[in-house]
Amino acid sequence: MSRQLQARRTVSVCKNVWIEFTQLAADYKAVNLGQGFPDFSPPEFVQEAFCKAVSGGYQMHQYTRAFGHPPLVKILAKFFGRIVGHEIDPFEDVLVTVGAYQALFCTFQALIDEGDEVIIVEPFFDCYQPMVKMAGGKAVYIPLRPKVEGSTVLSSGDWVLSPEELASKFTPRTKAIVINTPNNPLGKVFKREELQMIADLCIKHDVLCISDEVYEWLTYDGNKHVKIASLPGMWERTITIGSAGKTFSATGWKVGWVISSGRNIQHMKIIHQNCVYHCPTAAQEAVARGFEREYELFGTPESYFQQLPAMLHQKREKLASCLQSVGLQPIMPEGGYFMISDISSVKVDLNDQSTKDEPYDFRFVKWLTKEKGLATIPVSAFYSPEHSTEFDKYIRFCFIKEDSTLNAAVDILRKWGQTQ
Ligand code: IK2
Repeated sequence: MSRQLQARRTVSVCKNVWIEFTQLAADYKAVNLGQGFPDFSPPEFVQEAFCKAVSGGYQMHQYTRAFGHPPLVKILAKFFGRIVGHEIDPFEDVLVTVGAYQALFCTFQALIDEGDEVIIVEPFFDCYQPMVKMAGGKAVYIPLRPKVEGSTVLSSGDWVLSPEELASKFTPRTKAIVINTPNNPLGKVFKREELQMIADLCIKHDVLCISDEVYEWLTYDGNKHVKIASLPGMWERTITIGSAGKTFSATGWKVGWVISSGRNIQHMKIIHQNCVYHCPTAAQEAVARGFEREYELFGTPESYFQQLPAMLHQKREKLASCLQSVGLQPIMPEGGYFMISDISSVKVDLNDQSTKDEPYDFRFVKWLTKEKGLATIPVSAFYSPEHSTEFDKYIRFCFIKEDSTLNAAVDILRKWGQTQ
């Protein structure tokens, strides 16, 4: 074929950190604290619900409603309506998607036009940038920064937005701002006042807020997840994104959702019906049963939304104390299941010629995987090119892993620490 094969929208969005580093971890059979998925099974009640679904007759193996299996949209509306404090119409205000990924894709494709600006808070889940670009929009970045430059900052809560800098990013072309709380990779849980500051700017400039809340149940040390959609004046302009993969520790099921005013959702439905049309029925049925159970148990010790963060809290402590002991200063996450750590004080020889043009953290992660057998993720992958060099001294560890996996990682780090 002699004509130009590649569509322009694919140019400059071809690199993907998950593809590259997941393969590297597999190639070196490394202990994997890289990609964010549990290496243990989802809770029994959702596994049983899935098994029951697949043996429950032909309907579970056929198409269901395109915009979401009715039992699932009904319970999502009921569950989140109670939390947001706003009545949610299951058929107008909810769209079920193939994971949060497709929820994000539908959102950007449906709402962002050529030339629209989208403010993205850094660090950000890496797909926001290519998705904005593929929709024809322009990403405008604002980093969370440690409160006091140069001082030792120990908690993700100490990373903040500058109110003046944030206000300066809004222009007449701004269509939306994207936030992620609890944040991947930092673990920051945005406080009500911080969300209020963002909400005030959205209202002032008539801007949408795309709020990625896939880790909403995972908070520690009394930090509370607040939905920006619940703040006054924000329901109509907030697009809230969730993931059953993160909620029920079943990332392979790829069930996600968007909740917003039907005024916004109607446009996302158009993208959805013209790309995947429909999500797997049995997985949606199982997620519906999971939420029905959680609705009844909400706030009780039997709730998985209480049990999972309690279990992860212990894993967080184990990893943090190990990182600290080997001089990889961790930033304690207030939420989510990742921890970033500062690698600037450890000295290693990274003179591998094949990686010498890459950011420092990319080279460090490759070295750690290949030489020590421990896979992690470089944090500059969660930044724009304009800010990535400021943040290439951090790497990310995932701690939603079996204790045996975490112990293997601890062993590697301790042995390495002794040789330094
Ligand atoms: N939004 C955020 C913030 C996510 O972290 C993810 C999944 N991330 O997992 C990869 C990793 O960081 O190691 C998504 C959206 C996508 O969620 P889903 O799996 O439901 O599509």
